[in-house]
Amino acid sequence: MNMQTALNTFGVGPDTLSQAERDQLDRDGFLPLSDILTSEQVMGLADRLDELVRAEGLAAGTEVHQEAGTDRLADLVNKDARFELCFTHPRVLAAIAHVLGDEFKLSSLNSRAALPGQGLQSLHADWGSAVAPGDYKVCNSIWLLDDFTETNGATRVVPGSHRSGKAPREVMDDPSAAHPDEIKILAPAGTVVVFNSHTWHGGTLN
Ligand SMILES: O=C(O)CCC(=O)C(=O)O
Repeated sequence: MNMQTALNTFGVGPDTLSQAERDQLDRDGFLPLSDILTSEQVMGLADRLDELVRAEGLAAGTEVHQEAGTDRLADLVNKDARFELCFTHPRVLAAIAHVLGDEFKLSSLNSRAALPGQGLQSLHADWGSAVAPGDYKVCNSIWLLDDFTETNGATRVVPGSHRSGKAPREVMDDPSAAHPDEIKILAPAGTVVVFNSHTWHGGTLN
């Protein structure tokens, strides 16, 4: 099955994203999609993640990455059928296909929650080195299971930085410091933010 047929199977069509949404993703490198999850779905996913954090204990996250000051889990693809929504939702798939084109696959499905007083990450891209504008290798989606507020560790992004052809460490003395153009993504639980993974971003302090 080719990619277009596969996407159609999941309900992706030419109008799944508006032209304004495609333009926003191209310009800013990220696109918040509102009301993707109902409050029941948010609660169901959050409860399951809490259960997994308790059950996995010190091993939680080891399949991919552990990070001090956070609760991380990995390989969620294999941990509950409820997580399948995260890689089959037509609006999310349409946005990812817009960034990556006709060839892409799921890389991983993980969760991250910054613990109180923790969670600040350096600005980074989720690829080892900078890429030329348009030569994008990875696209991510963040599924908000809590409201993202000014103070609870919301993700910061530098709009348009995916088009810079540079990595934060090439231009910032300290990528953990605030960037003059950064913004925090503030949005209610149930929102999904699709972002071109070459857009500079990072978790902030909870
Ligand atoms: O949780 C976040 O806000 C961002 C996480 C992130 O960028 C990462 O772990 O690489």
